[in-house]
Formats: sequence, C-alpha cells, structure tokens
Amino acid sequence: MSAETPNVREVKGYCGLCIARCGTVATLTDGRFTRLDPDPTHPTGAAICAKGRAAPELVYHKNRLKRPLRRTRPKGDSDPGWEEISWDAALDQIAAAMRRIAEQHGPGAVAFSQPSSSTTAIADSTAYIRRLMNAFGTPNLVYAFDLCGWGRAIATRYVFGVGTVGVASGGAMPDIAESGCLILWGYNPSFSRITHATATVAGLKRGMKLIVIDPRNVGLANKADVWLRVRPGTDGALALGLANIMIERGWYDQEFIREWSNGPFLVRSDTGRLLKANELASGGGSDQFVAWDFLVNRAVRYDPTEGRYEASTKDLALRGEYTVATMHGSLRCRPAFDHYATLCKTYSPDVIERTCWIPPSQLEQAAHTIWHARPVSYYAWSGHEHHANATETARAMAMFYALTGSFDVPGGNVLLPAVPAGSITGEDLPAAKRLVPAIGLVERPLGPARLNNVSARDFYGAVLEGTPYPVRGLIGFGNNLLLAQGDPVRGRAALAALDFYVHADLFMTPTAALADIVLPVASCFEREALKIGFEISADAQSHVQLRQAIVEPQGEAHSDTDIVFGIATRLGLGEQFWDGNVDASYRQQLGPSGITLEQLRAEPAGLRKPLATPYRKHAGSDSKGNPRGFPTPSRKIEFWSETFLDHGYSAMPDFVEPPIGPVARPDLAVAFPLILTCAKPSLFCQTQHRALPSLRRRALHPEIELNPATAAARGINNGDWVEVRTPAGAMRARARFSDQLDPRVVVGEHGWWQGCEELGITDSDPFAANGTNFNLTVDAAVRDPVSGTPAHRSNLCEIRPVLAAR
Ligand SMILES: Nc1nc2c(c(=O)[nH]1)N[C@H]1C(S)=C(S)[C@@H](COP(=O)(O)OP(=O)(O)OC[C@H]3O[C@@H](n4cnc5c(=O)[nH]c(N)nc54)[C@H](O)[C@@H]3O)O[C@H]1N2
Ligand SMILES: Nc1nc2c(c(=O)[nH]1)N[C@H]1C(S)=C(S)[C@@H](COP(=O)(O)OP(=O)(O)OC[C@H]3O[C@@H](n4cnc5c(=O)[nH]c(N)nc54)[C@H](O)[C@@H]3O)O[C@H]1N2
Ligand code: SF4
Ligand SMILES: [Mo]
Repeated sequence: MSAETPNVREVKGYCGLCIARCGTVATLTDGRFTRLDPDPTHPTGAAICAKGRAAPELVYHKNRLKRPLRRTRPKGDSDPGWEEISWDAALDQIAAAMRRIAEQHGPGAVAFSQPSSSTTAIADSTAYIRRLMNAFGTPNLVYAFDLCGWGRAIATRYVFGVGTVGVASGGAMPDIAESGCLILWGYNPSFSRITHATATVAGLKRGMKLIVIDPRNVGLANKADVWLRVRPGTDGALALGLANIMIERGWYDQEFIREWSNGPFLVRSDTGRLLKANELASGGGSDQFVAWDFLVNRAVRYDPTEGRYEASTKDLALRGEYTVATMHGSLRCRPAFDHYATLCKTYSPDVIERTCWIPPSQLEQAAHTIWHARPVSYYAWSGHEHHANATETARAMAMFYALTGSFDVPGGNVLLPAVPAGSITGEDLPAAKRLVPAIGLVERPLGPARLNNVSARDFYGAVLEGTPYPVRGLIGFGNNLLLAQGDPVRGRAALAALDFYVHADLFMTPTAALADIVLPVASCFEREALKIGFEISADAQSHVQLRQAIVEPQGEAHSDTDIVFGIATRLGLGEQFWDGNVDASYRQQLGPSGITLEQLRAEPAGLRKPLATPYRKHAGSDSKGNPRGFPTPSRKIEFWSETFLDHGYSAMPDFVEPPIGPVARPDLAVAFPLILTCAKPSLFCQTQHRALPSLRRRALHPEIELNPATAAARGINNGDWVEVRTPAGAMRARARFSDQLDPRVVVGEHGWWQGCEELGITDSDPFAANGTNFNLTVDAAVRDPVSGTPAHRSNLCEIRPVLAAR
C-alpha cells in the first residue's frame, strides 16, 4: 500500500458506554481508531449518539490513566505524590492488603465498588467482580443501586415478583413495537437510551399513543398525546390518582385482577391482616388464604403452594364487606382490592391537582387514553427512583399498571426470552456460603442489602463509625462516589479513613484521588467482552456477541476482567477463576446456548439464537401441573403485601410527601421556596466525559432550568451564573430559561467537576459551595425507609444571581 492510501479497516461491535449498547462499526485508519458509526444490521444499531461519536477522543485522551500509580504522601496532602509502579507490584500489594484486613476484621471488612452499568461499560466485568467477592467472602458491593435499579427493577418485585422494567434482573420490558399506549414515566430515552427513543418514534408513526410524565417538556414530551407536568416527588400520588379514575370508571381488567392478583383475599377488619383458612369455622390450612364468592355467599380457600382456589374464581368479590364465620365468631372482612380502591379514592382528581399540580382534565385524559389504547406498556426510571418515597412510588405504579391487564401480553411489559447461559457469579463458591449480612440489611431487611448491595451512606457509616461492623478496605472498579452521591464531604472523610483503597478507572477523578493505588483501565474499545442478549426486544435478546478490542489498550491499561483475574490469582483463588483463563469463563457462560466461542470469534458482528416469545407465562403450568402464577409469596400479583406488614411497613403503597418539600416542611419553604430536581444531560454520562472537547464545546457549564418569571423575580437573566442553595448546601450553575417549566420548580444537573484543557476550563472543586457539584445540595440522611434511597430530587432551594462561577 502506498503512503498516500491510508489503510482503512472496519470492525463491527457495539458501544459499551451506556445502557443503550448500540450496535456499531468502528473505523480504523492506519491502525488508529478514527470513527464510530451505527451498524444498521444490529438489533440496537439504528443510531448512535454524540458520546459514541466521540469514542476516539475518549480512547486517545491525553489524561487517560496509563500506568499503575502508588500514593507516596498522606491522604489529605494536596499532592498525593503518585509514583508509577509495575502491575506485579500493584497486584501483590492489593492482595496483601486484602488478606491483612480479612485476618484482622474478617473478609466482610473489604468492600468492593463499581459504577452503574447503565452509565459505563462495567457490565463487561460485573459478573467477575461479584465472583471475586464471593470467592473472597464479602457481601459488600457499594454502588448506586439504591438510586438506579431499585425502583424499576426490584421494588416492583414486591408486586409482580419480577421487575416491571429492566431485563437484566429478569424484568418485563415494554414491547414498544406492539404497544397501543406507552407511558414514559420520569424517563427521557431521547437522552438516556436512544434505542428506546427510536422505537418510540416508530410507534408514534404507526399511531401508538404516548403519555409522558415529567416536570419538564423534554425529549418526546412534545410528541405525547398527554404530557403530565408532575410536581417532583409526587409520582406515587399520581399513580394512585390514575388508578382511582380507572377503578371509578370501571376501566380496569377485573377478570385479570380476580384471577391473577391477591385482590380477592379477605382482610380482617379487626386486625388488618389477611384472613387465613385455619381461622375459618369450616377450617383449613394455616398457610391458606380466603376469598369471598359473592354469588353463593361463602368463603373460598386459596392454597398458595398450588396456586389454586378450591372453587371457581369467576364470582370472587373484589369490592364490599362480608361477614365471615370464623373460629372466633363472625368477623367483618373486606377484599384486599377493596382496601386498595379505598386508598385510591383518597387521591381524587382535586387532591391530585393540589398534590401533583396536574389539572383534573389532563388526569382524566391520561386515564382514558391508557384504558382505551390498550395494550399498555411503561418504563419508569430516574424521575421516580431518586426520591425518599421511591419504593412505594414504584409499587403504586406497578399496581396501577396491573389494572390494565397488559402484563406479559403482546404490546405490554413482556418477560422477554433469553438465550440460555451459564452463571459465573459464584454464589456456589465455599466462601459465598459464609458471608456476613451486607451492611444495611439489619436496618432495611427488604432493601438493596438483601441482594448484597450497599448504599454509599451506609458504607461511609461502616468506615467512619464502624457500624454495623467496620469496613477497612475498598476495591474500587470505577464509581465516582464523591460526585455521584450526597454528602461528598463525609464521603471524602470515609475514603481517607480506609486502611487500604485501590481504584481502577480510565481517568483520575476526585474519588480515585483518595486511593492508595490507582489502576489504569482499558476502555470498552480496547478490550473484549461477551454479551448475551441486548434487552430491548425479543429480537435483540436473541443476539449474542463477543465484542472485539478495536485497538490495543492505552499505555499499560488492562480490562477490569483482567484485573479481577489478577487479584484472584494473587489471593490464591486462581482455581475458582478457571486457572486464570478468561476464555474458559466464556465457554462456561456459552455452554447452555449451544454457541461456541470459536463461532463468536469468527463473527464479530454477533450471532442470533432465534427465540420464541411465549406470552402470559403466569397462565402456563409449572412442573406439577399447577398454574405458574407469579414468583411472589402468594403466587399472585400483590396489591396487599403481608411481607411489608411483617416488616413494619404498610401493606399498600400510600403516598408520602417528600420529606424536604413545601408540604412536609413549610418552615423550610419560607427561605427555600423553590422545588429542586435534576435530570441527566444528553452529551455526557453522569460524572464523566466533560474532558472531551467535541462534547464539552456544546455544553460548557452546568445549567439550571427555570421559568423566566422565577428568574425575573430574582433579577436573573438567561445565561447568568446563579447560586443554588438548599438547606444542605450550595452549588453554582448557569440559568437556562424554560417557559414550559412550572415557576415553582427548577431543574439542575449533577456530575460537573472535570475540566477540559483544550477549551481552557480547569477542574472545579467538588467540595466548595462556589463549585459545580450538585450533590453538595443533597442531604443523604433523607432516605426511603425500605430501600435507603437518598432524595437526590424533590429538594427545596433558593436561587440568586452571582457574578461568576468561581
Ligand atoms: N444529583 C444526582 N445524583 C445522581 C444522579 C442524578 O441524576 N442526579 N444519578 C444517579 C445515578 S442514576 C447513578 S447510576 C449514579 C452514577 O454514579 P457512578 O455509578 O459512580 O457513575 P459515574 O458517576 O458515571 O462514574 C463512573 C466512573 O467509572 C469510570 N468508568 C467508566 N467506564 C469504566 C469501566 O469500564 N471500568 C472502570 N473500572 N471504570 C469505568 C468513569 O471514568 C467514572 O469515574 O449517580 C447517581 N447520582
Ligand atoms: N446521555 C446520558 N445517557 C444516560 C446517562 C447519562 O448520564 N447521560 N445515564 C444512564 C443512567 S445510569 C441512567 S439511571 C439512565 C437514566 O435515564 P433517565 O431516567 O431518562 O434520566 P434522567 O434524565 O435523570 O430522568 C428522567 C426524567 O425525569 C424527570 N424528573 C425529574 N424529577 C422528576 C419527578 O419527580 N417525577 C418525574 N416523573 N420525573 C422527574 C427529569 O426531568 C428527566 O427528564 O440514563 C442512562 N443513560
Ligand atoms: S447511546 Fe451513545 S454512548 Fe450509549 S451506547 Fe449508544 S452510542 Fe454509546
Ligand atoms: Mo443510573
């Protein structure tokens, strides 16, 4: 080839930078990664975003970490005195520190951390990180799960037994292609998951109805049939209010509720607990529930082990009050659904108008559209997940959704099929059977700690106060705690107080800067990864791909997977890590699929393993010939949760006002009259990517969106720097006017700290009130009682103009 003709090569793969995982074609020019484009033949390859297009800038950025570094000066010193060390030395020191801490305090005193896989490529390695934790013997994984995943994927399990959204956890995804009506609830896929946005636009073209529930008119809101401009933090009330209209109008699938929910179960009016069959005068099992047949006026027993009633379900009462003959005499009882309907009734349209700031006509229009345009699907994300009432909001949404009867039908939220795959997370390893309870489990037994996930605040408590037991070490795979979480000052103190902290990342961040050892990580374009299923549809789920490394890692960077294997080997756990052979781990995962590693290597674009989608799987039979039902204690969708009651929570998801809000704290609202919420930017992922000039040029500084009238009352012009102050702290941002926003609400952005040298912007101090760290304004002590989710949204604030940023 002559010097003038560049050697151009294209490599198919997918972009790992965010949850969309877009199918891509990378161009290499003379061996250098120069472009990323969509791969239209890929199930997620219709388009890519600006961040994806900036991938070469990310890969070759001069601030990338390139060699392992060791701190030589004390934490707290403004200069850490980073010294380059070899990988061997780094891994030896990590293993030695882990052993030392485990000997002194037990392996649970070594916590791990990772970033969210929705905002990074850590999904390449999460199963290996979990396996290392299980092999070593610690349950404590610190990450933003309480803020991201809990609401949509786990809280809803207390209703459906499965997540209603988020297939990664086996949840039911919106089948947008077949939906009659889609609800985007506090979710803006135009910015955050373009694969869902393109599917929505295609749906709108064929006449699908769209409901957007968001304080902002953003993304697809202006194309929606109904845009509900909800007051931040009141989505739980809205879900109950929508359900109220649907129940009042008879717009709900009674047959489905009767057959597949625990709505018919009788609740004793004296104790407020579900009536059990062994309490009946006619007798029955202590684990059996009781419903009422209103035609023949008698109690009907239900056996959850078989998932069957003793008689036909067609006349089971959902409403009303009945007198039941029991061992203790006559008892008044009402079906659980009657309790739910009564709760919903307290959220009448005028209450919703006062609570959520949504006019009755719009509420009615939304309920009407939802019922008449079935099948309905929905996806709810950060808009409802970042509040101190996230769990009950998610449950209320799930119950409202159950009314539509669209669960697991074509066009509803569907439990998509998956290519069979082997698990490698290592729950069966010897040390995994002896784990101490994860931090936070005792305080919140139904929360994320149940799945061995630890919130930042609880982790800080374990380090600083030794509660519930001391944590002395942190093995960090990314995660930018000090920018992503509230209480950054306390977080800094906790990280500095650790006996040992290693952090693996692409860039030096304020969080990484507190580590003893920093490891350079290869970006997803510099490493291989296996992905089985692409989540958004049955077709996407059938796609299996071994993503190739497009270029060599920068400097001495390694993949997170290699780092896990390196640590495991040094700890003497190599045998539990396929003797260090990553390929063998791929083979174990692929085993049940029938696809071989060789086939995948030969086909970088990926392979399809065609999958059929059975619907209404709850109506199918289990191995004993019983109706499969739902994986809840009652095998039914639970409108009434005895599990919640047993743990001191309410059986039904009543709405609780945001703890720092105008209704709960009118005293604070005097000095802080505005409601502060936030949203993700389209050009960056969370706290990342501000150093990439092509992106930063388009968004130089954080913004705070506010109504022009709100600004005028405070002498603020569009573009002015302002101070945003809450009872917890302050930050600065530039005013951006939006006349569609309620004048009582302002919307900020988090994640700003990183400079961009090419544009002359320096890093900002994440701990200074005149800096740009939104999470200084968050009081992380304000938390959801079930999940510990801190209220990053629906805070109170005041805004005033300031002369300059800093
Ligand atoms: N106020 C406010 N706070 C929020 C949110 C909000 O909307 N508002 N959002 C919340 C949500 S939803 C989430 S998920 C969290 C996110 O918080 P985190 O999960 O901490 O995610 P990021 O802040 O994006 O930081 C990711 C870090 O991982 C690094 N990284 C990227 N890719 C890799 C990789 O492949 N390997 C390794 N080892 N490191 C990598 C990045 O360089 C970066 O330092 O923040 C939460 N905090
Ligand atoms: N470009 C980009 N893509 C991303 C990310 C990113 O940072 N940037 N992060 C990834 C991650 S980890 C996540 S979690 C997802 C998040 O994806 P989304 O959930 O779409 O993220 P947000 O923009 O934080 O929140 C969605 C909407 O909630 C609205 N909102 C704010 N408060 C409320 C409220 O009280 N109620 C309701 N109903 N709505 C409210 C906001 O105005 C916003 O439009 O995106 C993923 N993809
Ligand atoms: S939306 Fe952008 S960042 Fe996310 S996977 Fe697609 S191209 Fe990558
Ligand atoms: Mo997230």
